[in-house]
Amino acid sequence: MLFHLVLMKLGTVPPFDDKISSEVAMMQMTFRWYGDDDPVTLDHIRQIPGMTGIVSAIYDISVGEAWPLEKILELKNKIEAKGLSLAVIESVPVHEDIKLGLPTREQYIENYKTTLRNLGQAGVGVVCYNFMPVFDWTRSVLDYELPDGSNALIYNEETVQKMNPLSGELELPGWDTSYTKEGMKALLEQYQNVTEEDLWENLRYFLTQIIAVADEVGVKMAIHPDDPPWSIFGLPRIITCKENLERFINLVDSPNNGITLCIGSLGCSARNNMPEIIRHFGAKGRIHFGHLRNVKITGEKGFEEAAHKSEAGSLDMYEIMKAFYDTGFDGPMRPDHGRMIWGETGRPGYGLYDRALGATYLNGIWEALEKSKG
Ligand code: DNO
Repeated sequence: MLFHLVLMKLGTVPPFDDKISSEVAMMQMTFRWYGDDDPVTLDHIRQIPGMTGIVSAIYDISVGEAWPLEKILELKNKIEAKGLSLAVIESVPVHEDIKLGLPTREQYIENYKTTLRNLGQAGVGVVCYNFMPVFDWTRSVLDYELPDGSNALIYNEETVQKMNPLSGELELPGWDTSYTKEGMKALLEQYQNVTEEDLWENLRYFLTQIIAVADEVGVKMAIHPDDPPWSIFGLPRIITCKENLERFINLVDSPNNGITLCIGSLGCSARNNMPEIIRHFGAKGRIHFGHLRNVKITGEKGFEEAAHKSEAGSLDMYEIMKAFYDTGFDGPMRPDHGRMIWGETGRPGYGLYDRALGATYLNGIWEALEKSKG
C-alpha cells in the first residue's frame, strides 16, 4: 500500500486499482437542485450533513440544442462557490425526433455530442437521461394526503387511464410543457406506429454514436428507468426491468453505457427485485448513479411515494443500500422524491425537508454498513 502511494505520488500508477478502490468504496451523497428558480437554495443544501454534490442541469436551453461550455462553467462555478461539486447532470434531454427515429435526428445527435464534449471539458463525470416517449415521470395525484398529514405523489392506473393528455388540465411535473395542444396531438400521432422494437432500434442508433463520444471524453452515461415501468397512454416504454436493462447494456458494450439505478421507478413493480438488480448490474460496473426512494405498492399498477425509511413503504432500504455497498458502489447517489412535510410548499417531490431527512437516513445506513464490515 505504501509502495503504491509512493508511486502514485510519482505519477507512475493510477490512484488505486479496481480491487483496492472497491475495498474503500465511498459513495458521494448528492442533492438535486433546479437552479436559481428553485425555492431550495444551495445555502440550504450545503447545511445538510454529509452533502457534497449537486445534481443539476441547464434549464433555459430548449430540448435538442447544444449546451455552450460557458453556461456549463457558470453553473459549475456557482455550485463550487458554495463548497459543493457539480457531480451529475440530470438530465440532458433526448429530443423526440431521436426517439422517433426521424431523419432530423442527425442534427440533434450532433448537438448532443457537442453537449457531451462540453460537459467532459468542464469535468462533469456523470450524465443522466431517459428514453421515455413524450412523458417523463407520471403520477395521478401530486399532493395526496397521507395519514400523518404529509403530502405525497401517488399513481393510480385507473385515474391515469382516464386522463386525456390533450385536455390541458394535466399538470404533471416531468412533462415538457412547451408543447401546444396541437403540437402534443401531432407528437402522439407520430408515435402511433412506433413499436417497442422500433424504440429499441432508435435507442441503439443513438447510443452507438453517443457512447463513442462518452468514451472519448470520459463521461459516464446513465439511463434513467421508465417511471412507472410500464406503458402509459399506449406509448412504448422499454427500460422497465432487469431483462431489458441487460439488453440495454449490451446494445453498446462500454463501461460508459450505464444506468441510473432509480429504486422508486423500478421498485414500484413488485416483479423487480431491487437488491438483486443492484447486485447484478453493480457487479458489472454499470451503475453510475443511484436514486434512493421508497414506495408503497398499492396494487399491480399502483403506488404511493413514501418516506425513505424501510417500514414506510414496500422496499427494504437496508438491503438496497447493502447491495450498493457490497458491490463497491463509489458513485453519486441522491435521496429521491420526498413528501411535503412541515407545511413546506414547492416543486412536487423536490422539497427540502423530507429529502434532507432521506439523505441523513441513507448516510446512516452507509456508515453502519462500513463500520460493521469487521
Ligand atoms: C423524477 C426524475 C426524472 C429524471 C429523468 C431523467 O423525479 O427522476 O424526471 O430526472 O427521467 O432523465
